[in-house]
Amino acid sequence: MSINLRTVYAFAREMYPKLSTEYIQYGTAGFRGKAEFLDSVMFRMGVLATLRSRFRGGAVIGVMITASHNPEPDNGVKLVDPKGEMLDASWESIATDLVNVSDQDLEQHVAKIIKDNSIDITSSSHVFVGMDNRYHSPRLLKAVADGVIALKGNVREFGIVTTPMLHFFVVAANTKETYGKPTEEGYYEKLIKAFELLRNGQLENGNYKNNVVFDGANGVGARKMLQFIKRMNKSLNISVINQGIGPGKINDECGADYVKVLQRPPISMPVVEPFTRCVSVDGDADRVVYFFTNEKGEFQLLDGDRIATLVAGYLMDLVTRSEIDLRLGLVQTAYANGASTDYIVNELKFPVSCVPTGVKHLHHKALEYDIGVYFEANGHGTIVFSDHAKATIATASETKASAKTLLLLIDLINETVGDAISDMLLVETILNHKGWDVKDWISTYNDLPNRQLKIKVQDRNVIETTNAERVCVKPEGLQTEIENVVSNYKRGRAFVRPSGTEDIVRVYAEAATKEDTENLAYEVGVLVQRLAGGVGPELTKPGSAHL
Ligand code: G16
Repeated sequence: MSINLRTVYAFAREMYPKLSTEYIQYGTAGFRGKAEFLDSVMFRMGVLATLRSRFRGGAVIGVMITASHNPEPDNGVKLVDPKGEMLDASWESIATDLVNVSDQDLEQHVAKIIKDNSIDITSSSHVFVGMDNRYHSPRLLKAVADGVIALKGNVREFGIVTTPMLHFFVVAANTKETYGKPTEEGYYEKLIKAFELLRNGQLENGNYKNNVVFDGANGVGARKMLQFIKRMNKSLNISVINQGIGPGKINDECGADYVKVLQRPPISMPVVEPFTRCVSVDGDADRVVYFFTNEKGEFQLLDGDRIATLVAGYLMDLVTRSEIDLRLGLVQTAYANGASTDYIVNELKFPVSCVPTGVKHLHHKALEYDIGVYFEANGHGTIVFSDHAKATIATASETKASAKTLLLLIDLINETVGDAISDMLLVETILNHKGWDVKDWISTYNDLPNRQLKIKVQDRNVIETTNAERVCVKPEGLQTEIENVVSNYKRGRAFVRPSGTEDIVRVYAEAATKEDTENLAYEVGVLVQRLAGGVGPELTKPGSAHL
């Protein structure tokens, strides 16, 4: 096969010219921004995925077009490596350089990547592409496909799928289908089969009732959940809201990010009985949180930390009962509620590590354990099992019922990345087995009140952090001021970091009371505005008249 790199330049010049000179950086989960500026980025990511596939000996690489939890005008791209992980960190800078180079320098730059990485440009390459249901996604998908075609790679388009489905297809293809069939049906089939075997005909148990309300965030998750329902044998009664038909926009006043950050139900929430289990996923269905309202109508959140503790406790119990010796561990980020970490360490006696935000960091850390549970507080997470763990569990399952359950759980869990639907089915399984309702679940520990703020600054990169983002090293003096403020609050904790998916700085605060938490978040927010070049309107003081 002969490849002329001139074609890459020709495509770029004729169809995907670089419209903006603004520097774009590979963020927490790939590139993200306003959709109208992303055509050239997508074309170049098609090129990059093809090079990466050749670099990895022809293994399938995934490209997912989505801006996940961001608002509808945004779009973005996530790259999936052969084992289902996010693109290897060593290639993030290659990706950043590639999207920022001018059209004129593109041909030469691609030649340099090929040379620097000793890529055999004539070898075969395979790229899988999927997209969310934003109206600009099909146009951007075509740009990715053209990037692959420009280098004579093989591209397979999956149309509208969730991000975790695309990860699943990549791994299924690269493992010669031992992980599952790399098709939509193969995905449904694997998860539903495991879920229904785990239910074993027992639909209700103790306090557990077989109904759930599912907020699909007007995104892909809603569509795919409707497909699940069609194929499930009435093993769970799911009513889907925010289905993405009608005027509702993706993630707009609904979905996991809205529910978690604002700590309230989606705006379109129908009236349901108190204590009804409700689930919210984000636009590309890789995050999930639960919530309910109590008898007083108060909103209660069961976020990623709650899911992590539920899953970790349950797995620990099964491993103990199976009498097998496996190293279990849990991975969190700085956003984890202090009360959840205390509970895991003191009650569950589970080793915990803290890493920077981004599933790419959590996933890698979790791989260090035989069974690694990782969840971000925002509901993004999964469980990974080492080959040793899988073999040990399989042997034990010949004699122990608890190990048989573990074996089925491995099939229910999409190990490749956080998967909102798989995670939800896992939570439903555990609650069903325990005979728990949301009251039982939430009573395991008391969350510390917490608050997140988004602060607009001139350049979010003036903020630099260390120690898993818990300490701010730049701008100078900000950390000392944060610590001074925090020391005035009982059980106070706060940190700031630049978002890697939105053009904002995030502030996190927690403290012993709700009032203290609001005040702490406000005070830290004001510090960020003052010392990091705030550009937004002044923050409103908690409890002030115009609140
Ligand atoms: C992505 C990442 C998550 C991260 C989130 C927010 O989620 O995959 O790991 O927690 O962004 O990141 P940041 O605080 O840097 O904006 P998603 O669901 O948007 O793809």
